Amino acid sequence: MLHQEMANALNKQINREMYSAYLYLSMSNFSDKSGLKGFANWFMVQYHEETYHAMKLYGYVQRQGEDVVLDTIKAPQAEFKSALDMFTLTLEHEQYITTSINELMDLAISKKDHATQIFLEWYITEQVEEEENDNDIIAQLKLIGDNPHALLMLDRELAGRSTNVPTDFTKGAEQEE
Ligand code: OFO
Repeated sequence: MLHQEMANALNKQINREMYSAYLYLSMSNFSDKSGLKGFANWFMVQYHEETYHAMKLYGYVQRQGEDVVLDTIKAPQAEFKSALDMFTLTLEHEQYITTSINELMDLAISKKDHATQIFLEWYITEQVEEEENDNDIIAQLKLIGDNPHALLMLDRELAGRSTNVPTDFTKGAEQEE
């Protein structure tokens, strides 16, 4: 059982995570058409991770016997100035998500909702990792500057990113990685 305010806030977070997925899918598409296939892979992996974040919330709201409410997903930006521009926007977006997860935790604490506090701990840890990944790539892109050879070397490295998050939710939305 969830407090209605908590259920509403978790439903809003489902939408934010789906928007995150949509934003990174857009960045993957832009990278692909810019000839940066490794960056396209990195953002496609991120798309899957964000879909999983949304589906974990979806499963949790359902298991708590509350209604999942799916809202309109806003269209993401389609054009970007550079790889550094994409990762700068990614970091800014992740900082916004971190704030929203912290607000969900504050609400769960104020409602004495212990189950939701435990559930949200996974997201709090995940956000530290996400911001760290973005900061690392931004630092590399700043070193690369206008050097296309170095950019292609990073592109090759990002081509190796993979994920083990579930992409098949037929056995339930809240599976473990
Ligand atoms: Fe990128 O962590 Fe979810 O949104």
